[in-house]
Amino acid sequence: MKSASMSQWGVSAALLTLSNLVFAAGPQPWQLNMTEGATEISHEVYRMHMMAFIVCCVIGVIVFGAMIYAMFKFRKSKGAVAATWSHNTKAEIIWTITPIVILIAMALPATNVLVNMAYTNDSPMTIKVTGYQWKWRYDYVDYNGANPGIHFLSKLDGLSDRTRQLGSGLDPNAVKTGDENTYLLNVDKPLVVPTDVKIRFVVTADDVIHSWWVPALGWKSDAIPGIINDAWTNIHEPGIYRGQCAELCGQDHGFMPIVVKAVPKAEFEKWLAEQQAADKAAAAPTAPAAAATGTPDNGGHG
Ligand SMILES: [Cu+2]
Repeated sequence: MKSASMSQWGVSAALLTLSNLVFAAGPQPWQLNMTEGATEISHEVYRMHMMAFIVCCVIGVIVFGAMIYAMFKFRKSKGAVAATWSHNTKAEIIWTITPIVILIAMALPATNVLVNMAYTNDSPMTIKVTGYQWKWRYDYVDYNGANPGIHFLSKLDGLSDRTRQLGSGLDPNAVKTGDENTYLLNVDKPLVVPTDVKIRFVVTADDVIHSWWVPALGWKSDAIPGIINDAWTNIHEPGIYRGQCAELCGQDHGFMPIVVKAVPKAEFEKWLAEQQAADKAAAAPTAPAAAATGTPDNGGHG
């Protein structure tokens, strides 16, 4: 029994270390509790987590307290003799009804959060996320009723990519963004989103199953070829939120991070205009060629 509980502690410690690695952007080193995240949903999830945690602690104290009390109070060396009855209807009713009541009390608010999570309507912005082996594609599909026409691929940053190569001789601890170690957690082109805007994400994949996970947003969504999952977020704090693919998707699964950069609305609109201008400039030289071959140029969509 003792060794079993020791190994449980070992597993918990390993999981904590793992979660520290995964959540590198949000929580601080040695932080034990879950991060509160940066969105309404993540705050609700955090509240649910704390409620369940406190309920578990109270139950743990009561059950282990009763066990320890009984073991010392009624021990053999004090002359205790085991009772011979084997059935107590009243006790059985109590220990059946009590957990049911506790479960229902926990399930009701949790269901509310799930319903809220699923409500992706009334989003002025939609971003399509597509998983590929091993990068993400982002399409800005809708912003205030218009299609911004922006899309790009986002993949592991060059320094992490060079460092990860076998025998590169480069130090993973030297891959930093400011003070933060961002080895395998940085991308060449982050997903830029506005703060205080409800954003619908539609998530799919092109080859195998991936999963788009940014812990600070409070949810993760499987990216499955042929299926579109949706979720939403509304980030209030400008900042950089990091995540990773959370579905074992192939040999480079560990090398497809996600970076979401949340900026104030005005800054986002400026960024969007710059992207559109850059796209237009890149498309411009092809126009004469299209005209020369007689292909009607319908100008694309803005
Ligand atoms: Cu993946």
